[in-house]
Amino acid sequence: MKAILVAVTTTYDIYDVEYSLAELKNLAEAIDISCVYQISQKLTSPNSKTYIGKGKLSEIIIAIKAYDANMVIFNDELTPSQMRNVSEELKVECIDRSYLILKIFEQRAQTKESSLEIKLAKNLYLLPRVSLLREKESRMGGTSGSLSNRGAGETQTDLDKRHILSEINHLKKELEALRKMKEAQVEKRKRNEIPIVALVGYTNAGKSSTMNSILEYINQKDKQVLEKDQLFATLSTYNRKITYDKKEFILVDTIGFVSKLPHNLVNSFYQTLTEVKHADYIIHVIDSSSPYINQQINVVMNVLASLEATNIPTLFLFNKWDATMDESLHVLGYESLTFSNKTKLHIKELFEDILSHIGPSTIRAKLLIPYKEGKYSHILEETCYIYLKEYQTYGTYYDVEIPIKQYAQFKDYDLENMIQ
Ligand SMILES: Nc1nc2c(ncn2[C@@H]2O[C@H](COP(=O)(O)OP(=O)(O)OP(=O)(O)O)[C@@H](O)[C@H]2O)c(=O)[nH]1
Ligand SMILES: [Mg+2]
Repeated sequence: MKAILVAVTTTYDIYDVEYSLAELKNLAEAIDISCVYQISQKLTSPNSKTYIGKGKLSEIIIAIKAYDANMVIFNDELTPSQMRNVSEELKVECIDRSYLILKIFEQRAQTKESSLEIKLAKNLYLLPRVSLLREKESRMGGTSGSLSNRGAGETQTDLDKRHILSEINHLKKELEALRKMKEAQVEKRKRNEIPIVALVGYTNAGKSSTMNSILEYINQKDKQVLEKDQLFATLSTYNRKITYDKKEFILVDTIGFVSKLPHNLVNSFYQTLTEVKHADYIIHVIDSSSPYINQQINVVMNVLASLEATNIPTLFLFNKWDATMDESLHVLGYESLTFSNKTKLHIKELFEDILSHIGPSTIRAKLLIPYKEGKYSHILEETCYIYLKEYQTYGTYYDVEIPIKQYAQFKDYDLENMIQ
């Protein structure tokens, strides 16, 4: 596929057009579409009928011929009628940014949750565009499947809509059930007070690689996740429980962010970011070698703001430092660290920084367990580190290190509480 990229910029755009088009090009290349030319136009708002101005449409037609292109990709989500109009004028396949991102996600989805989410987002995108697809098919001489149970007076489009709506309802129910389960798991972890550390960042910044470097550092390579030089390699959240030096925490690898995500996808993907909302510490992984570093940091900050996660302590991790070394970069006034997965620069510092930001997961206590409560002595001896054990008149005395999540059941035997 050879595509021409088309963008309209308005004064309300937060990202500049050069950046936005570079990102669109990357997205297209992610599914093997090569971009041969790009056209942009500054308008107060996109044209309501054709997105881009009339004059520019003729320019696109000329470019299609000149570059032998067979596709046009628009940098925003087009309304169904804009899409109909431009398709008729340009006479090549026209898609918009939302559709492109949906396509990429569709190809990458691996877990049940992510494929349900993509199906849902795609159906929501398609619903108002059903008639458009029908027109396209009939123009291309195709038939439209075997939807034979058409009711009296019902058109093919009505039937398709009904089909999509029932699919949407079905997917929503399935996802709801999955999410309830996940919320319950996160809640349980919260109750157990296992701290959550979330890796977030722009897509391809190196989040999964950072997770893997940490796992390697503590000799748990068997738990590693997929890292790959492609946009959206990770489409679900992956949790790994890390236990180290009497501390434990859950390390979470998340889906990468990108600007202007289709709103249907945003809705569903923000739901998968439950762990980020509940995180005790966030590591914002930054690709220091990107020429668009500032824009990418902004994209991530905007997503964190919409997740209401900006007041969670955050470390700015300037990753891929091996490929940049631009000393001016990390002077942001935030807590930051230069880092490299390639050379493992500052891996020790990163790990120690994480440990210092999560609360202790054990506490030391002095307990007196009555002899008749033998089961408690048994639990202590099975699961805790014991500094001292003594048989005394009223029971067994323990000086122990107890995981916080277990402490509640021993509270009544804590000598400090008894004295009070
Ligand atoms: N030079 C260099 N490359 C790195 C570094 N860290 C990661 N990479 C490369 O960057 C690419 C993306 O890495 P990932 O860890 O998959 O990135 P991600 O943020 O998880 O990406 P998504 O899951 O797609 O959002 C891979 O090709 C990595 O090898 C680094 O410190 N230096
Ligand atoms: Mg990843």
